[in-house]
Amino acid sequence: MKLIETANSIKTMEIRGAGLIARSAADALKDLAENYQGNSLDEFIDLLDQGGKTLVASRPTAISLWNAVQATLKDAPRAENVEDLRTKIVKNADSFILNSNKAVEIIGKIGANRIKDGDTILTHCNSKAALSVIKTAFKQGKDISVYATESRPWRQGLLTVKDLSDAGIPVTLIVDSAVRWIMKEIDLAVVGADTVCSNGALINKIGTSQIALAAHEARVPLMVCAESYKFSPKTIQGEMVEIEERETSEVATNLPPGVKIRNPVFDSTPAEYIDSIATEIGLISPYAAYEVIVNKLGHECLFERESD
Ligand code: RI2
Repeated sequence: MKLIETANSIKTMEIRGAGLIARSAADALKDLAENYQGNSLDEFIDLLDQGGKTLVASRPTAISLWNAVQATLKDAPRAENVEDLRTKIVKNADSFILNSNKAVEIIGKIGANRIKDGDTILTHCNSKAALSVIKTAFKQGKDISVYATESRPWRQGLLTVKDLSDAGIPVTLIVDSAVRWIMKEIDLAVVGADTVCSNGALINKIGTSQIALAAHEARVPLMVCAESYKFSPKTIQGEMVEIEERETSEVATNLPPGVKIRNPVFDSTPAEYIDSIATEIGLISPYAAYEVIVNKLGHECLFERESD
């Protein structure tokens, strides 16, 4: 079943990146809807609901996944029959995927306006939204170069340097602990987002908050690139974001007996360290996160959660 395969691939990180896991979840629900053979609306809704829960459970931190499921299933309570709901799910999934891809492109254009000719940029992990900004600035003819962190333990930085070098952009790989040392050469730090909270805090790949601290101390602006569905309606209700801790074997194996390992894969950067957030609805202050959640994601999703 495609939905189970997708959930497993998200869990094992074969499918990764907050935007891509969201689009894959919408696509998996679409597939589930297209292949439902029964004719009971209640059963169909139940199946979709369970499917949504399975997808959301596959990775706990990125709100993009939850928002994608909500956006795809939002019409379930108003559906008149199985065919009506099937049509609605397919339409919602297609529109979520289309808008998500468009958002990455728009963020690229908006964020690129903050990059000047001659800038040296620091990026972390592998964010399609952040890379869209960097690649758009380069396409505009700006003479830029990039430092990319390795991003242990998964080393997503290797994907980033491949992508940038394929695009012809001068790029240098550094280990995560070299960030403070290299900061004196950096004009702008550009990172992605897994979740943006209602108080403007950013949850992103582990190490982002250290980059933010070093950038802040060196007066280097930090720009976050986040589609609006990476903003979290749950945080408006006071919920804390769960920080995923993954298998310790991702960090090291064969250590002396008794040595413990922890592998938290995201951290939180407070709004005061963030210069701006490039979204598809404009470049905003992190302190505008509440408005994005209420105006763009709507009040509806705040109340739909009661059945969670
Ligand atoms: P895009 C990634 O998480 C990184 O934390 C990255 O900054 C974020 O998702 C956003 O990526 P992981 O899946 O949606 O590598 O911008 O743990 O591609």
